[in-house]
Amino acid sequence: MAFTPRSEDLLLVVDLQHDFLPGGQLAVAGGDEIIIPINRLGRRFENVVMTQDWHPPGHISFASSHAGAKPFDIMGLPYGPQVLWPDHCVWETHGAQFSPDIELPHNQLVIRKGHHDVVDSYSGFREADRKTRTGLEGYLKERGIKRLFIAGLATDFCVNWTAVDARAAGFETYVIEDACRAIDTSGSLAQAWADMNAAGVKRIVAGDIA
Ligand code: VGL
Ligand code: ZN
Repeated sequence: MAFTPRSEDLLLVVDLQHDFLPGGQLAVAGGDEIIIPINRLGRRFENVVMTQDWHPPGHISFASSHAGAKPFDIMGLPYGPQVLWPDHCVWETHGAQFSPDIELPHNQLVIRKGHHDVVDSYSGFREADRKTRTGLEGYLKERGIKRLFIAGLATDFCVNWTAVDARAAGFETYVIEDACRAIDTSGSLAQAWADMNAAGVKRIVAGDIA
């Protein structure tokens, strides 16, 4: 498959932040390996948007916010099951900043997500309560974007939820598999690909973009 990005296409770069990179609080194995490929992909796209995981201190998704809980436990919360994480991407901290190795000077918008105290948001579109919207869908539609190409971290959480919600919003959606890396906890990566397939998300590689 070969794609030549046009003006109604957009590269959506998910959570390329220090805390998800080697040395970070929730480091994703090999996360640093995708930065140069994403820089290269970015040069093919006129339209680029980035998401940024952006949590208040004491966020509900942090294991440290729940007595007796450990990172990677799953806890029932009012909006559904929540994996509990090490503290990560606390707003205004170094861990929440984008890697300085990213070269996407034409990035048009940063969507911050997960900034409400009691709701997480893996998706760039809708928070984990499945109701609260970030505004990204409206932005993309107003801009006339039809196809989304998604890369970043992590395949099985923020990339997955963002891609599934992109389909629900009616975008043709492609996940660039080799420009993503996964956390893979409790079978989450296999489940993520099953969910993305079921939603009609297409799986491609960076070499498919000419
Ligand atoms: C993410 C876990 C917690 C992600 C964000 O970017 O995939 N994962 N917060
Ligand atoms: Zn998070």
